Amino acid sequence: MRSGYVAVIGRANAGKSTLINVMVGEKVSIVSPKPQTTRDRILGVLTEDDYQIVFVDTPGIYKARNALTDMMMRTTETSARSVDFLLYVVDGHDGVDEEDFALIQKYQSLGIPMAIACTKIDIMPKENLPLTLAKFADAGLDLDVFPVSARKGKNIRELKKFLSEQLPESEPLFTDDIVSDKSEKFMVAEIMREKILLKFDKEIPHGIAIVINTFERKDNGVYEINLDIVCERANHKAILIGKQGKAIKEVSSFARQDLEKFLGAKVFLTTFVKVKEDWRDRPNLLREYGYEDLKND
Ligand SMILES: Nc1nc2c(ncn2[C@@H]2O[C@H](COP(=O)(O)OP(=O)(O)O)[C@@H](O)[C@H]2O)c(=O)[nH]1
Ligand SMILES: [Mg+2]
Repeated sequence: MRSGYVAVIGRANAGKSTLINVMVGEKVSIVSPKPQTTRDRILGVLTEDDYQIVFVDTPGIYKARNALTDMMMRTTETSARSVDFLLYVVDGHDGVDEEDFALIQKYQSLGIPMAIACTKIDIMPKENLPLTLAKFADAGLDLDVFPVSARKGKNIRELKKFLSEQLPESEPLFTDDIVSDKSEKFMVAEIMREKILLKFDKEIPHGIAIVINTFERKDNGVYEINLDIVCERANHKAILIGKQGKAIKEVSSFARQDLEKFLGAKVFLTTFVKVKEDWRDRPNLLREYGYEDLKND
C-alpha cells in the first residue's frame, strides 16, 4: 500500500480545486471562474485498493492585499512544505508564462518532488499543446507534464496512477469512508459562498463570509439551515438583496438545490444579509468566521 500527501499548487483559477474534485470523485472544494474562491487548506482523500492519495487543496498564489488574502498566502506556503509530492497546475488554455516558471522554481527549492498538470486541454487549441510542452523543456525544467482535462475527465486515470506511484509505502492515513477533513457544515457554508461567487461580480464575492446559525436535521429528515451572508458595505448589502429581494431569492434557491444534492435530503434554507465593515482586515472577525492561520504541524 502506498499513501501520502500531494499538495496541489498553482496560480489562482488554474483549475486546482476542479482537478481535486474529479480525482477524489466528490465535491470537496468549491469552484468558480473568480480568483480567491478557495480560502482554506482542504484535504480531499482518494482511497483505492492499493493506494491512498490525500490531496491538499490550497488557496493559490496572490499578491496579499488584506488580512484575509495575507492569511490565504500563508496557508498555501505552509501547506506546500509538509507533503510527499507537489502537483503544480497550469491553465493550458491561458498558457504558461514567466510567473509560472518563477513559482515552479521557488517550489522546487523546497526539495519536494514535483510534476505538472496542464489542465483545461478541452478548451485549448490542439496545436498549442506541443508549444506549451516545449516551453517547459526550453525553461530547462526536467519535470513530468500531464496534459489533462478535469471537465472531460481526460488523462485523469493516468495522473492518479502516476501520483500514487510517487508516494511512500505506508498504511492509509485516513479510513476509507473519509473524503475530506472538513465538516458538512463547512461545505454548506462553502456551497452558499460558491453561488454568490457565481452570481455577483467585482468586489462583492470576495468580501463575503458565511456564518451558519442553524444546521439541524429534523425528525422528518429535512435539514433546517439558517445562515448569515456577511458583506463589507451597506451598498453591497443592497446589491446582494436586489430589488424586492429578487437577487437573494435567486441565489438562495440556487444554493438550496445544490445543498439538497450534497446532503441527499430536502433543505429548508433561510438567509440574512448583514454588514460588517472591513471584516477582512479585522483579525477577531476573521477568527469568528473560521479563518485562522494554520498551525505549523
Ligand atoms: N473548460 C475547463 N474549465 C475548467 C477545467 N478545470 C477548471 N475549469 C474552470 O476554471 C475555473 C477555475 O477553476 P477552480 O477549480 O476554481 O480553480 P482554482 O482557483 O485553481 O482552484 C472554473 O470556472 C472551472 O469551472 C477544465 O478541465 N476545463
Ligand atoms: Mg480553488
